Amino acid sequence: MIAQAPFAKAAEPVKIGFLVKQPEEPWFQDEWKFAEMAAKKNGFTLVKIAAPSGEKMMSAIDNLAAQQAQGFVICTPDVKLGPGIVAKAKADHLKMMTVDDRLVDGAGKPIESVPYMGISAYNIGKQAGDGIAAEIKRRGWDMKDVGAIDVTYEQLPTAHDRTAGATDALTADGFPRGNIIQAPQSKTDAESAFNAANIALTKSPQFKHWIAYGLNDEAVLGAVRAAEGRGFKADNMIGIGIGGSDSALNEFKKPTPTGFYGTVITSPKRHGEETSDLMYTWITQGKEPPKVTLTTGMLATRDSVSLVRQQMGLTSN
Ligand code: FCA
Repeated sequence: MIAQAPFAKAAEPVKIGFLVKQPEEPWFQDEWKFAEMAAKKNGFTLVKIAAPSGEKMMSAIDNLAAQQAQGFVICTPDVKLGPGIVAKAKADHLKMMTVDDRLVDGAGKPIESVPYMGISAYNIGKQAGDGIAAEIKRRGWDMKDVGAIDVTYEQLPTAHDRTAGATDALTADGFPRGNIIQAPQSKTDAESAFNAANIALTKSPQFKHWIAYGLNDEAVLGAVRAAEGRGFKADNMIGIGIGGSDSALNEFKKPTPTGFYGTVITSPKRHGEETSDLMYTWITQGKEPPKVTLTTGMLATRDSVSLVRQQMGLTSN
């Protein structure tokens, strides 16, 4: 009887949920696209769910259990819901892996028992900061005349680490710390970044040039649009984002360059396909995913974007 149980299980159709916090963001669309590829390849059913609030997320997890799913991959709308999500998955007998945003406990510490794949946030932030510093130097700007819009989202650890990495890289490259203006955004989208950046620009009318960085491409696009509104165009603005999905690609496709100078391209393929593969293997073979997988990124500008995407295996749309 006991020996038969795993075989009986293996014969059940596999169903895996993929829950994302912001389905309208191209990054998450790409993750879903690559998760779909894993589903086709392995022959399981993928259930894509938009979970923009804690409530939606909790009911989606129950719903997956009711549909006889065996597990899910999740990027939660709020990492502080960690203990609640862990309890819910356990009660519903669902395996869970997190992607992008790592769950934290009541004390704000990462919940290490839940497998996680995220970007190597601090290093990727540093790549953005170093890229901006190199371009400031290439243009021959005097750093004392340059203001920096640091679009922050401190409640999310991966966001904190990304912008901290960029700030550290810039200051190590000689950028004056006093010229960095924090622009806290209320949500991780372009509109919130635009509003935050406008406040930063109003506060500091003395600068001749601007630079901007943030947790993703949307944050930097918001800052670039705000700077444009004040007359700081491509010649006087250097923004480098993180992600490299359609938000960035569409910007590079515009006939005239904008202040969105570059992006550190990360891998939605690994975050979507590999997480789904790992979940599938866990369900079918009982092999748990590694506790932590950190992925890397590559800096690209409008000139190098095609080549970099090719090098990262992202061009086979
Ligand atoms: C977070 C951000 C997304 C993306 C992802 C890898 O979830 O909100 O934009 O950068 O990390």
